[in-house]
Amino acid sequence: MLEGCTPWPEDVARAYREQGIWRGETLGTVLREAALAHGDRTALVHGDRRVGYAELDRWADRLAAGFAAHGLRAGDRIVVQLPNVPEFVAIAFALMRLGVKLVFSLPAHRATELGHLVELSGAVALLVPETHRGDDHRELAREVRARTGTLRSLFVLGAKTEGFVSVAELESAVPDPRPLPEPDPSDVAFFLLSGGTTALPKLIPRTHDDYVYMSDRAARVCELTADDVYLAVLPIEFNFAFGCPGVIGTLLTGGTVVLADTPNPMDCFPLVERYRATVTAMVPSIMTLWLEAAEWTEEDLSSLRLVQVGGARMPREFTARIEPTLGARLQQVFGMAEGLLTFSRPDDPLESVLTTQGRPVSDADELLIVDEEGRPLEAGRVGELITRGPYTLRGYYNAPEHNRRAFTADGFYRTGDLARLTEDGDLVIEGRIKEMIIRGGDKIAAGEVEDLLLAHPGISAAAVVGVPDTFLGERICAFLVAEGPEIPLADLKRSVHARGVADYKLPDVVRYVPELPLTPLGKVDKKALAAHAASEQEG
Ligand code: OOB
Repeated sequence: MLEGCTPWPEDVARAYREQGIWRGETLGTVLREAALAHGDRTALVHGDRRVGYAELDRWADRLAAGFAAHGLRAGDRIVVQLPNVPEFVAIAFALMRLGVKLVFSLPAHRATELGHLVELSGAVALLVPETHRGDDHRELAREVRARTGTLRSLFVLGAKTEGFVSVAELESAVPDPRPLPEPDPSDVAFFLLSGGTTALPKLIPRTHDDYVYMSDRAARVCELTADDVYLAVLPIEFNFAFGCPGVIGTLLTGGTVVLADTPNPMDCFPLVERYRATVTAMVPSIMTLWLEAAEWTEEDLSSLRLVQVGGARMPREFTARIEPTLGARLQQVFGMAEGLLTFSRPDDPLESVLTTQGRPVSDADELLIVDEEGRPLEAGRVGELITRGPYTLRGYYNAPEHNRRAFTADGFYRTGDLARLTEDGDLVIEGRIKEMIIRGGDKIAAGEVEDLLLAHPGISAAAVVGVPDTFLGERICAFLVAEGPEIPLADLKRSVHARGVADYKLPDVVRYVPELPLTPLGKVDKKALAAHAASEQEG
């Protein structure tokens, strides 16, 4: 495994292999096999474009050869920032075949986040779209190169640009490439980003073995077949849309992935009708938009059979509206880029589908609910969820200190989520210990926003908490102590934005206080602040 990553213990890995959990197959091989089995079927659809399985397979080989011709080597890291386009999928397979490790960045990321990812991963290359939603990402890429020290190459999806290699140039670099030898399946295929609990995101190594297994399990639990059409509503670099079962699980099964440009019903409903989408996945705030729009739409949504909703908490009043409105089965999903996935099952009793996050997708997943001392609690009691298994990481990349806190001595990952197990073994997420805000589908580390606010002149202390919001689930509320005059929210937002930070992290509300309340241990009392913000909102 790549240096800086924590492998599974030897005996555990052996057992996973012996049990056939890890198949010893790379993601590149999976596409190769799918191309043999489903050659002229449609793998991807975007707008009016259709890409067949065999075509996608050849395209990935050409791109892999192109990346190699432009200096990328097995083991190198590349930060990739792309919207939901077929090139994204072809490029991902190309890089995985080459053994170059992708670091998935979000389209909303700006120079601060991109720079952080380049530094953290030691990336030698960065790939961006030419423009996205009105922003010029080439400018961003140039800024990131100037800020960081490792970038050798910049790639762009779009027109040929000075200082960049375009994807079109990569495609034509080697006209008839020979397939490359596949990398080691137990090695890292790509890095996902953690939601982040302390500061900027950490890198989560995902191996071919672990990801093929997880996507395959997810596809099986969803009963996917080659006739299914998966509508990718969320950005596909999000684990949920990439492999749960998402893009990878659908391609494993021979189905079709339809890529949506935005999650909005206005964009997605016509795609459901046109391509007869059967399965899709989204976060609760988007589901709310869909439910409202579905009341008056004229588009035919009847092809949808399964709608996965996850990523944030959903009250029963909300989940209960989904099946009657959309006429599709709801599947609750609890998941994390770190690994563990739990799904409610299509044939579970309605009440458990509405009120629980179901069961792990693998029998080899181990889940424990523990108290503050780490002692296991019996069914029904609420405690921290800790987990380990064949597709849950054993350590973040190059983060030994954080890893000591984030894992137990015997390799369980501390999720930071508060949960309980029902008598039937279903998981129910009750809250969070970690200081993370889930605003819509976006995860925001309180500490990161605090650091940004503290960097503003005139702010001497900052504490950021989530406050309940009917649409977004939570909004970002910042409690600040000002040295002099209070700085208006709009000014703070402008200054944070100007430093090149993703917009979704900007605070929604600020409250100035003379000082931050402390717990008896001298830590900022976030519970008190959150309660204060919530009560203010109600009153
Ligand atoms: C998904 O992944 P991440 O890595 O963006 O966020 C993980 C965290 C969890 O630790 C938990 O705090 C929260 O998001 N979460 C939920 C939830 N699903 C995730 N909280 C309450 N209810 C749920 N159903 O969010 C993700 C990855 C794969 C599939 C689905 C979601």
